[in-house]
Amino acid sequence: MVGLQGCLLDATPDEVAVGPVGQGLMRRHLDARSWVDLRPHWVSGADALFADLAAGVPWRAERRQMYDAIVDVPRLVAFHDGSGHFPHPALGVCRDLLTAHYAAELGEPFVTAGFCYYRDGRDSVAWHGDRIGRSRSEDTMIAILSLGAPRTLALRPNGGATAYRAKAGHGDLLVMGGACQRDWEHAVPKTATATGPRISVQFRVAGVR
Ligand SMILES: O=C(O)CCC(=O)C(=O)O
Repeated sequence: MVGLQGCLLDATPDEVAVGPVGQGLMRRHLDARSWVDLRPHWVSGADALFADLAAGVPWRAERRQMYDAIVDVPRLVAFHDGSGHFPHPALGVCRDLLTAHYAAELGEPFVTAGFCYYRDGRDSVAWHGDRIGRSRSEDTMIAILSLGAPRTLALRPNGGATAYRAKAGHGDLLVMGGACQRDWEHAVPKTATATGPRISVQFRVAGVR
């Protein structure tokens, strides 16, 4: 079952319910142009959503060139262009609530969903900004729903030292906004600490990756 705020009090652990974006939302300004919003406990029934996405998303392993070798990308990924149904109806609710909440600041709807599956602490993503499309030259937002084991999302000014570490937990929402994709880089570092799997769902506007 998927619901909005009204279902939160009644939801059983296997019912997925999405709360209002603005409730408990905290903004951290990284500098004058860039910020991160964190909204703890945005989605309840996150165990059920995690299980459905783990089983239902068409995960694929990627390989990429690194110097003169082809290496495995250390996580599984998938992408949904936003047409038709997402792999779980709760994600459509998430996208619509994000679009409504950020309409004035963003000026366009969230459309696509990227999916990452970090199987354990050895999976990671290296420093990067999401700079494909207009995000190379214009402000945008990336809204991340985090499910499963909490992992650190580290941020640093381009090429600089880590300046902020966010830890999004099971069902939490993290949004990077302003010039964050141009002026800053983010990463999910590997960890030697025993850690379970994590799924992140990244909502983006059309044409941004
Ligand atoms: O998993 C995350 O929270 C971040 C994912 C990310 O940065 C990306 O896929 O570009």
